[in-house]
Amino acid sequence: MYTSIIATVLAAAVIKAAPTSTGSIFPSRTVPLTRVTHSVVAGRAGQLIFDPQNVVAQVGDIVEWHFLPMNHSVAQSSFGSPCVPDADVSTSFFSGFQPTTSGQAPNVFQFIVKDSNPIWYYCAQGNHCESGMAGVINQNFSSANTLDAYKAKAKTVQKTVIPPVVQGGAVIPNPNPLGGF
Ligand SMILES: [Cu+2]
Repeated sequence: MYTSIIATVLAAAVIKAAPTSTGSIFPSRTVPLTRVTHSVVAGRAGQLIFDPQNVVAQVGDIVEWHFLPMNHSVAQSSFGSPCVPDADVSTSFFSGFQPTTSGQAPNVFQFIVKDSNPIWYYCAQGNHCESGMAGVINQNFSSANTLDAYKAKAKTVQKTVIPPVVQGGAVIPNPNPLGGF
């Protein structure tokens, strides 16, 4: 409970902050926060995975990625084009790379869920995406667009693309650095 309060307060503080020129912004469209945070771990047990790789979230929930060794990231893509940034660059997110040699990286990335559409994402490091380091928020379970299908297509990608700008969420100090990840 303490952790989720901190996360919510931090997220609220970021939303209220004046726009900056760093490119680290929330989209202008905001939603009321639910105070629910979903934690996702990148690279659990040294594997090229997100855990959990499938998050079911309500509008206003926060998804918070924690990064384990060695150097991972999260980048939004479309379903149809795995391992490359979403065509709508203005609204897609990228955490930047969050390296750590042991334990969790000092920062986490928070993304506020703003609608109920599926959100696909990958790690932009090396060939991690081709190796299956991908995840989804609000997969439509009655659709053929499954995470397995995304990963199958990702295997055929020639080169993972690193988004040019960190945006679409908040890079903030890890509110739970000693969590049992
Ligand atoms: Cu990675």
